[in-house]
Amino acid sequence: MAERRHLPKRRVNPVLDEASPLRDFYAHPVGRDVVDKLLHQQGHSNRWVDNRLVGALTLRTVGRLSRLVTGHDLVQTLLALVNAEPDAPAPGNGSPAPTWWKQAVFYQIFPRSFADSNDDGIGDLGGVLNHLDYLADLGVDCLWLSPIYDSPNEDGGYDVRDYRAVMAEMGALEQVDALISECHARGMRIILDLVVNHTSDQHEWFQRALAEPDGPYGDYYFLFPPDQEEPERPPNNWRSAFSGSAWRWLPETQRWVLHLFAPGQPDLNWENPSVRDEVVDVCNWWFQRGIDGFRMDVINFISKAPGLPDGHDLIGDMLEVAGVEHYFYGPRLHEFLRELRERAFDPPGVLSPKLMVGETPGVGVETGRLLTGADRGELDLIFSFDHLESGGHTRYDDYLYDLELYKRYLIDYQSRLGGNDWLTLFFENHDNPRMISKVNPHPQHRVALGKLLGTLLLTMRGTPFLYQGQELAAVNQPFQSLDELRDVESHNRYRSLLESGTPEKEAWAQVLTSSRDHSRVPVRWSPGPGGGFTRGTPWLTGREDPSFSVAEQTQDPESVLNHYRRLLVLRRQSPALRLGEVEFVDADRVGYFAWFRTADNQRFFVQLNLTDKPMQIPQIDEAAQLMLTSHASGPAGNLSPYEARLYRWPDNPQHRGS
Ligand code: TEU
Ligand code: CA
Repeated sequence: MAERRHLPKRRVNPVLDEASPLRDFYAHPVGRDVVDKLLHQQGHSNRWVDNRLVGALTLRTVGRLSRLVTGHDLVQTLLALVNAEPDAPAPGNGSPAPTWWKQAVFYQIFPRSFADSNDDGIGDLGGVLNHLDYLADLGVDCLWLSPIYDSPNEDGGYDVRDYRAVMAEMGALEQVDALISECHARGMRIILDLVVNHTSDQHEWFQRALAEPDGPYGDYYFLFPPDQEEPERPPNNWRSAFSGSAWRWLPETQRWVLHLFAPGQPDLNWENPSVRDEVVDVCNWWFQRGIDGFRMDVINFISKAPGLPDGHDLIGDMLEVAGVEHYFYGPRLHEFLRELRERAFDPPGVLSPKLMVGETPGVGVETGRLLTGADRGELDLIFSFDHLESGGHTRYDDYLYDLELYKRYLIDYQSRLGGNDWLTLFFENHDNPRMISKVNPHPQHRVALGKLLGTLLLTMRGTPFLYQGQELAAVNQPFQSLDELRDVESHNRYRSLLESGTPEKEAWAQVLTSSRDHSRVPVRWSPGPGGGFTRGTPWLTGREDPSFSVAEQTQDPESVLNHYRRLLVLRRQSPALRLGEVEFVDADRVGYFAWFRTADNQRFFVQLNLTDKPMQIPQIDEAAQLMLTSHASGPAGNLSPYEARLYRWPDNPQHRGS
């Protein structure tokens, strides 16, 4: 029987004030993450603050300097954030427990673009069922389906109209039941996407709130009456992630309603216990159907600061979402997550707790540890996005992603985890462009890069999350104009940029480089028009992509797909690759990324050339067995551009790689 989780003993952080030295602020888990994010946004490393001289500056002095440089003083805002978090992550002793989701490889499916089984041009549950053997043969362990619930589809299904019904275009509830049992029959698991920071404005709860704003459902959302003096001014300066104000005026009820995303996605008010009851019921309804857990959409946004105060201008300008400091890590977040875990995911007496993987934009390493520590009774895993853009860049910048920065980020991340911690490993999802195109769009490097990125994710310590098409070395699309795009974020951003005077060429460049549609064009199952995705007209058109369909890559022993297959087989066979300790080698050598993975008497050694140039490497111990390389006939002493090698080390430990 799972023992009832005890609230962790409070590891009190000191309360900070303006007289506190910067080093105490940086020693605080929230302070560390916030400073690292702001530095990362500006393209600076943390050595700016992590030194004796700067560390000794009081926060008052830092505030004055900040006002000098930026005209703003962030200190009071940041002090409020850190002083709201009394806990510090527990170091935890020993190795993390070998739970299934630490060892599994996850595969995210965006069903709309996976496979169409009824020729309406829209991917559906039938399409997933028809390709379940492909996924089982690939060797992934758990599927994550992006939303399949009834939805008007303003935001790719992330605007739910009925949590207990399946979107008509996706198919029927019976097919979900079939998918769950077919996954389990193959020894696989399946998790769904829980979107409960907001609903669709067509959800019954919102419709009832509209009908009776002062009734019980009015308090399910953030409905605010207009200001008496300035009725046209929204309740605060918060901005939506999809451009524009985060407030929508509802003339029929004379209320403002908060929407951190699209206007049709009103935020749920989690302060209301009835909302929390509803979410528990939704989770349990799906758990009774047999799913193994949820990926929880922007779950860190569910606790908003009381009174929803204005956001700081500087943060708003830097992060484009004014107000984010008041909801990305709110005052009751831990409490809400613990309650949800206790009541739905891991209630007393349950034998196999359901997985809680939170999507947590803005959460960093330390706040991530406070949300997922095994001693915390909250989430199991999070998706932090700090690594998805190189320092000083956002998704909207057209730049080349620097794998060396990712290497340093990952080495630092791994070094800060203790026995209570674990991490996810991912590069792609339905919200981001394809990683190969971000690193190096030149076609001659596509296959090597595809194999290198797969080797990195599948041999590094952590839980890998693959995204559909990644195993095929999918790349960005040469969209020619906005009318080829379907994503609400792209359309809103383009319009908002033009309205703010951005020239069309620059607006289009930002949308082309960032559009989520790059990752949402249909999977290519076979060569030729339509790529075997549909016999109808696809809802979103991807271009021809000769030799990169599943059928063609299955036939090619040196394809990226077969490299993924070999990696997955090896990983499944090897405790050292699933749970083993990681030990980095020659970390200071720029462009070279190498590590050991060790568990019991198993030892593997991975070498990556992160650059597009050949790389001289020291002769490797002849006792090491080359298990996998991305280049069939690479010269022994050098690594080819973007080459990845995996060695099995002899079991006696005196051998060392270099
Ligand atoms: O995305 C939340 C999130 O991280 C957004 O900031 C995301 O980066 C998006 O691109 C906005 O710029 C989750 C889902 O993954 C996303 O598909 C949804 O659109 C969003 O929440 C709202 O549900
Ligand atoms: Ca269909």
